[in-house]
Order: sequence, then structure tokens, then C-alpha cells
Amino acid sequence: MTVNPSTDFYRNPEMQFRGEIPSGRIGWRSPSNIALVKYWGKKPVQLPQNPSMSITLKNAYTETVAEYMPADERGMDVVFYFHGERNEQFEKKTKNFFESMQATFPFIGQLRFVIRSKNTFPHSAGIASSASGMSALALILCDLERKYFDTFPNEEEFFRKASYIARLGSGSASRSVYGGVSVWGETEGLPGTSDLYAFPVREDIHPDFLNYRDTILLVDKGQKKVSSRAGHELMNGHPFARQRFDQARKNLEILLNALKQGDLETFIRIIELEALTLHAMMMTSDPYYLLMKPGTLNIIERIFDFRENENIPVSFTLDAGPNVHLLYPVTYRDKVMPFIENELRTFLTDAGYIDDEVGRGPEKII
Ligand code: 2P0
Repeated sequence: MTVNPSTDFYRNPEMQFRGEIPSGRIGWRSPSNIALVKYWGKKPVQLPQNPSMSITLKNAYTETVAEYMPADERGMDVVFYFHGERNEQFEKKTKNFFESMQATFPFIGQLRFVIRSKNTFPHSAGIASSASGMSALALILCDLERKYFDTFPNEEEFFRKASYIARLGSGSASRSVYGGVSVWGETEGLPGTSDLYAFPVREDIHPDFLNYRDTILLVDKGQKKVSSRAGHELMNGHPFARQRFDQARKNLEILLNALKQGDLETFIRIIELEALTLHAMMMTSDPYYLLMKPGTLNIIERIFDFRENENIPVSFTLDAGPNVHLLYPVTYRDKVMPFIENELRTFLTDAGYIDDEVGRGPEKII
């Protein structure tokens, strides 16, 4: 049998089921993250075309509790409640994901799961919930393995596998298992990085960036018309793909240096370049599409003006959607909050904004 490292790196046929796993519960809280250098374009299976870098958030997280019990003769099964209500879409997605994980976690086949999950951010907010949701599920699976098979020599190995599993659920989820700054994708000059899992950049980050603020400005709550999955696919054969992947590699190197030096000017230049390049890729895909809304552009223009007129280092990034992440050092909070209220709020939906900051990563809750 050939082993494909992108899916089978952790396949362990030796990990035999030892007797029956009793019923129990495991729960994890796992945060969302926002990419500063964007992952946009992938190759099979779920590997990035270029390395990406993100900060993990603190207040935007998913909390997931899995009850498990021995399966009956029908085999593995999943029942999924989202905010207290049965959710068939998530149920199907989770069941498919668990089924695809059976070669890695042979014990899954003998269990039945009742999963209860909730997000702290509004469902309609257009915040990528796959990063927090999939990383929480990956942590639960690895925690089950740890509890009954004791296979992890240390915490580092535990989180590395969780990141690997999260990646297979959703690429950006691989970065959410670590707090602070994470890099996913093999990066020259950064030993420990891999396309298979994310890597926490723990050393040398300038203190200014460790408690950076991210206020997520909610511009539109409609369902977006083109999914990220479709967007990634449109990078196959995209006329600017090669240049884009090279640019991302260079931007990551420059940004990493800026994070170490505390170089705010370079930080701002690179993250805004990355945000607009991501959307430029969408606008130049075939078929082309736009995820920004008029409110997105209005906010961006006001950020440029405010930065220039007030000399305050506010900056922005965008996810694959119309909402704007307003990023700034915590020391400017007293000036930035009135700016949001007085100048930006008019472009926001009723949901307003989510006041967030760099977080420390997932937490086991049960
Ligand atoms: C990122 N995004 O780096 C980029 C930038 C959105 C914009 O990764 O297909 O949900 O599950 O691997 O991770 C969103 O795509 O895609 C994303 P899949 P994912 O965060």
C-alpha cells in the first residue's frame, strides 16, 4: 500500500482498539484566526500552494462538546446540535469528516457521537467558522486518542497532530490550534514549518504584536455567493497564480521580519497588500467575482484617511468576504474606538462589530 503523506502521515495500523472505549465527554474551545499572509490556492490533498501566516483571535471561538458511546450494530454515527438545535448540514459534514479519519483514528468506527457546538460570533457575520469549528473537532479526536491510547510523547506532538487533522477538515483551521502567530506551509528560513501542519512562531515576536487588537467590522450579513472552496479551485489555471504564490512567499518573509523588529510601517504595507491581492485574485478569476461591498471600500478609504490625518497606525485586512478586520496596537485603543463609532459605524449592519485581539489558542473545557 502506498502511503500519501498529505493524508496518511499519522496512519497507525498498530494502534489497535484495546477493549471497549466507555462512554464519556470531551470538550474544547477553539478560536478563529485571521490570515495576514493569505492561503489562496491548494493542491491535493488539502495542501497549500504557498505558506500563510495568521494571528489567532481570542473572543471569536467555537465551543464543542462531544459525548461518545459505543456504537450499536449500525456503526459510527454523529448527531450534531448547533446552538441547541439539530443541524443536519453540520451533522453530515462532521460524519463525512469522521469517516475520512478512520484510517488515522481506527477507534472512531466503534463510537457514536452526540456533538453540541456553539460560536461566540453571530452566525450571519460571515466570519470563517470553519477554522474554529474544524480545529475544535480535530482537538477532540486527538484528545480521545490521548485518553485511551496514550500515544503522544508530549504536548507538542499532540498539537501538531491536531493541526494536521484540522488541516484536512479545512486548511485555515490548521493555524487555529496555536495561539499568537502561526505559519502553515513550508517556509525557507523557518525550521519546523510544513505543508502538513501549522507551526507556532513563539520566539522573537515583538511585544507590540502580542496584544494587537482586531475589531471585526461587520459590513454585510448575506450568504456569500462564491464559497472559499470554489475560490481556491479558481486558482487552478489562474493567469496570475504563479506570481501570486511567489509573492506570498516573499511577503511572509518580509512580514516575519517586521513582526520581529516591531516594524509597524512594513507590517501595515504587507497586510494591506495581501488583503487587496486576495480580492484581486477573485476579481481576475474566470469566472470573476467580487466579495467586497460598497461599505467595505468606504471603510478602507476612511482607514487610509484616518491613518494619514491622525498619524495613528490603524490598518486592515480582509477575509474571503466583505467584512473588514481593523488592526491596531492596543495603545491606540482610546483613539480608535471613537473613530469606529463616529466614522465607521454608519457602514455596518445591526450586528456592528466584534471587538477582538490576539489570543492564546485553544483550551480544553471538559
Ligand atoms: C486564509 N482563507 O488564509 C484564506 C484567506 C480565506 C481568505 O483559507 O477549502 O475555509 O476549507 O481549505 O480554509 C478560507 O478557506 O478553505 C481561507 P478550505 P478555508 O485564511
